[in-house]
Amino acid sequence: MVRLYGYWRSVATLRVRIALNIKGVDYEEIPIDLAHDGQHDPAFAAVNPLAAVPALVVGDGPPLGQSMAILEYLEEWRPRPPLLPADAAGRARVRAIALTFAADNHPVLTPRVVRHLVQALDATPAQQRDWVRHWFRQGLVQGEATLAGDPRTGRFCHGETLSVADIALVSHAEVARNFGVETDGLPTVGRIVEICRAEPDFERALPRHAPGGPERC
Ligand SMILES: N[C@@H](CCC(=O)N[C@@H](CS)C(=O)NCC(=O)O)C(=O)O
Repeated sequence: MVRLYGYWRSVATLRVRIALNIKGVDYEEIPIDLAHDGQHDPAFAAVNPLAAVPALVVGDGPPLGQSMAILEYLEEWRPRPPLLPADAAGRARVRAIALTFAADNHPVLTPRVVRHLVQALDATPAQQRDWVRHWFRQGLVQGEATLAGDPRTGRFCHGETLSVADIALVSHAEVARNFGVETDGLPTVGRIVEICRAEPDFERALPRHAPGGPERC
């Protein structure tokens, strides 16, 4: 039994959902309602004391946190199909692309950061939305700068094979779209995102299929 603690609109949860689907792992998603502070429920502190999703529990094992660490775990647990290239330089590039989204942009988008904007700076709803949209767009722009014109970019972010980089890109782009941020003017990113969205393992992972997710989002 594999349990994924997640939230329908969470970028980091989406990364793990896609990877679980690609690796063929059956799982049950347990929704943690970030919109109503579910991450701060004392019962959830035992799963992730950092009060964030995702967390993954495999069987009787301990809860695993941090989506990128979970992706590395899945890669070791279920090596096929691989989500990292066979060569060290390729793996470094794929991880670097993924971290552009997961380490550079996503951290400033999370509810705790936006909440602080409100508490410390009295940010209005319009300013909060502008902040979130800015950083979503910034991530996509950085993705385009990294991917366009690089001969290692192929049908997917790295050559012709799906990788962790595609998972991070699509997760970012999908939730960005939910905030009205599209990939217009970013042809390489837009092309790869559309190709990946058509893959059944990506499609099944999308927020609209997650527990608690609206039918259209
Ligand atoms: N670096 C972490 C980020 C986890 C994270 O911040 N998740 C967001 C949802 S995408 C969250 O649960 N935020 C709760 C909050 O900000 O209060 C990861 O990749 O798993």
